[in-house]
Amino acid sequence: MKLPKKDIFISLFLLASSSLVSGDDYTVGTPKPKAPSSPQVREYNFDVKKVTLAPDGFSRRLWTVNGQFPGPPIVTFKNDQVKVKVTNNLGDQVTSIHWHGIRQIGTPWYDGSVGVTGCAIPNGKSLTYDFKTPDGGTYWWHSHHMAQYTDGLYGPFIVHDPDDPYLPYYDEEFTVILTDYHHDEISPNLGILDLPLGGGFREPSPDNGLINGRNNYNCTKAPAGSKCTPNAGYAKFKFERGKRYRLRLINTSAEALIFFSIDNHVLNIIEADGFYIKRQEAHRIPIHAGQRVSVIVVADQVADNFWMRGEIDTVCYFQPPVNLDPKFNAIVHYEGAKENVDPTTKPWTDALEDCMDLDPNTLQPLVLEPVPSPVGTSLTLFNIVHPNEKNQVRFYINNSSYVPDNDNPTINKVYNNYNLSTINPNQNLYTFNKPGEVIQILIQNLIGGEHPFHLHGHNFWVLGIGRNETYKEGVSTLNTRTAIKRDTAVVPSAGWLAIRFVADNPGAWMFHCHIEWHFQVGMVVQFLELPDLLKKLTQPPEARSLCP
Ligand SMILES: *[C@@H]1O[C@H](CO)[C@@H](O)[C@H](O)[C@H]1NC(C)=O
Ligand SMILES: *[C@@H]1O[C@H](CO)[C@@H](O)[C@H](O)[C@H]1NC(C)=O
Ligand SMILES: *[C@@H]1O[C@H](CO)[C@@H](O)[C@H](O)[C@H]1NC(C)=O
Ligand SMILES: *[C@@H]1O[C@H](CO)[C@@H](O)[C@H](O)[C@H]1NC(C)=O
Ligand SMILES: *[C@@H]1O[C@H](CO)[C@@H](O)[C@H](O)[C@H]1NC(C)=O
Ligand SMILES: *[C@@H]1O[C@H](CO)[C@@H](O)[C@H](O)[C@H]1NC(C)=O
Ligand SMILES: [Cu+2]
Repeated sequence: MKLPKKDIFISLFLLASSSLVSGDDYTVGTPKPKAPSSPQVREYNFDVKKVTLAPDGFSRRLWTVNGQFPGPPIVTFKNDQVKVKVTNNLGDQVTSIHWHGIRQIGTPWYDGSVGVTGCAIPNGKSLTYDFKTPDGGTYWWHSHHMAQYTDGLYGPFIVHDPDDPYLPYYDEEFTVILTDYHHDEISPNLGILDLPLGGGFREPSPDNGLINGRNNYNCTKAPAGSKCTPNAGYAKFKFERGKRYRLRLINTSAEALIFFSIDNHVLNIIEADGFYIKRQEAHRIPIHAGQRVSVIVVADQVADNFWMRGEIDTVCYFQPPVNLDPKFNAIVHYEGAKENVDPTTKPWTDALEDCMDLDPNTLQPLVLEPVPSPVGTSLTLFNIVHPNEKNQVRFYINNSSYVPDNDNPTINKVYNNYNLSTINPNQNLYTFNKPGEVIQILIQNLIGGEHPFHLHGHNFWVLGIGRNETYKEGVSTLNTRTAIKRDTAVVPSAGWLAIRFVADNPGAWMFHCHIEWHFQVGMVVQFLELPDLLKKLTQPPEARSLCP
């Protein structure tokens, strides 16, 4: 198949998608779009509704935007404005969309974190999220209510950067969404997390892994009475020999750490969560829930079919998933290679450390940004899990398990002059009052298991991690010279993670584990940043009126 003419392609691309499925079921690369001469307003309509689909052959109800799974991409340029009218047609649940990695400078109420920056959208109601995209990079959007994103409510969010230093080094790009996938509807059944202990923490167990919403499933494993068609098919990426492709990898998992690779091809890592890093080669890379990584792949092989592989690292689960084939695939098909045959290529065998993301100590920033100092406020947060008085498993940060106050979000409390010193301790609220102050956060994990922590409203310098050790002031080393920035970073098992950011974005920002089940049972704190400046911003009535 020949690529359509470039100019047609670009306009299609801006309207629709960042990876297009061509008529013969291949996804072809998207050329680099031309930057507009001035910032644009990009408008989208998101109709949130349930539809029955069978992405891997197993038929289930998915929670979608506009009936699509994965959801439609949002594509903008740096400094554009985005207006997304989200209408809730779920029928039986409220909803809210979070724009993961978008800092929401001056628009904290559009962050979508229910109970912190606003209330959820009731059934039949709409909210138009209206915000700017000042940072280039690879992001995603997802529901931030209940576990709705594990039922399908997510999609890519690409912010093109005309100043991207890597632009000369690739020709076209693909978005590659990697995820664990469940056959049961999770959102209506979250009660399992509240069952009294006995047999451990009941994390929903995934049934499959998907690449761009596709993979095969062995239907003999499907429960009796379900509708399942075998050989649903793989996502297929069409490569042209000699071209250089940027793959924007997005991990939308509920829980799984995924290892990613393409047989016979080298991955050149260039971006982590919107931050440019010095090109680093790898064969297999780990990506944790919520994280994004861009790699450049050169189509330097002879025309053939190659496996693109995702693998769920099952070691990382509290309870290893039952019945899961952790390996899932897509196909890289070179133009001119045999059609409709499965590749016979062999996987890379490089060993990777279980359950950890890309090592922040080996990634280097492309452009050194001085890590701010001196530290004004330093918080140490201890992370632990134990049963509560009802014998339900809960995660605690400094002995307090977060419970959302959905109908009276923190931002509204600020606008209503609520006396914050009387706030319920279960809000896990920490306040930063000084504009420009450098904040350092140390999370000490007192338990086994890794946790990918995501901060809203910021990206942060990753100063270091310690595996299976207690942080010791003056002994443990922090990288305050060449630290990279991300918005999601992993706290190692029984170890620590240290990060830094500047209090410069008035709002209330969640800082939480992105493993959905841990989030649901309390592994969340919130940072109230510069409340005096927040009060000077005008909360739009439309956002405010969603609250009862
Ligand atoms: C499908 O699963 C069944 C039952 O677990 C197994 O016997 C069979 O070999 C599997 N088929 C394939 C193609 O993997
Ligand atoms: C995605 O994140 C999950 C949870 O952190 C992880 O288990 C999985 O391996 C990640 N996927 C990739 C491709 O790294
Ligand atoms: C959390 O608890 C630890 C241990 O008691 C304490 O050192 C630390 O200051 C607490 N953190 C905060 C933010 O209160
Ligand atoms: C949490 O509470 C327990 C029991 O009250 C206490 O022993 C422990 O030191 C506390 N931990 C932190 C981090 O505050
Ligand atoms: C806020 O609550 C604290 C603790 O109850 C109290 O000491 C303080 O006077 C209250 N502040 C205001 C402005 O009411
Ligand atoms: C952590 O360290 C302890 C003692 O230093 C050791 O017994 C344990 O095996 C280590 N765990 C891991 C996962 O490395
Ligand atoms: Cu966690």
